[in-house]
Amino acid sequence: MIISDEQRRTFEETGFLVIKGFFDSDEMVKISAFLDRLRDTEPQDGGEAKYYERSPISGDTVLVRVENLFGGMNRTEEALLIDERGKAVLTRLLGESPVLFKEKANFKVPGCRPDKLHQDQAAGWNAYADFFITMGIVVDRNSKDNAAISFMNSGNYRKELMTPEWQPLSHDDPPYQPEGEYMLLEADPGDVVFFDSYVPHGSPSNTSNASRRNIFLTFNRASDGDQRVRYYEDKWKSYAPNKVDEAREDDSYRV
Ligand SMILES: O=C(O)CCC(=O)C(=O)O
Ligand SMILES: [Fe+2]
Repeated sequence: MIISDEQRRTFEETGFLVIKGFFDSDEMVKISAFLDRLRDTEPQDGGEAKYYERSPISGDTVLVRVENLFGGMNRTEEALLIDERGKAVLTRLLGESPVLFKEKANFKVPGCRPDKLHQDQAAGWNAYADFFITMGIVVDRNSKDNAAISFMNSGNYRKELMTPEWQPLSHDDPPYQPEGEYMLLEADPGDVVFFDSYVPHGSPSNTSNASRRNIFLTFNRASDGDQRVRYYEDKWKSYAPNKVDEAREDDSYRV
């Protein structure tokens, strides 16, 4: 799939580009089943990295995120999610070949805390490269009720960190201010949003009864090298996965 000049301009101007129906319903059945399997299987050392938190709403321990999905594991799903279409779009937007940096599924189950307004680059990514594009794949319908993500759509941000690392841009929940500069991205399973690592975005807590699962695949330019293994090694030193009994309770910024 090659995107049009207009789509590319939209990405350049706003920092993101939504493509409806990128994956068809047969593909989404497989992708949804993949996330169910990730949820239900015991993590192995060096395998998928599961993160749990204590819900600020119910007090229950909930699975919020699974990372390190690929890199030798889940090859069928990797090939399904990262195919020639996706690579062609990423190549066009990055200006060169994409290399996978990190990959995760956010479960955002009922009761999940807010993801405060932020730039992804602020999550310590400067140590690896200064520009990334994430392919966000909508697995469950994202709507206002189940904490759909708001994106700045005015282009009124800088392609550099606007806060110190790990600091959110705001502690408020949506609608973010100024209201006219943000859009709520309500989307259907199979829709994809490509967004750069500086565009401000965030979501409130999920106060509905419906999970809102999305997959986020983040890529850097090939000229910035293959940073993926180092990223996960570094991360697990400071933030070990698979600790059901040590579910985080604070809402500090970790992604
Ligand atoms: O799932 C969400 O609501 C936002 C997640 C996000 O922006 C992130 O993990 O960086
Ligand atoms: Fe983010």
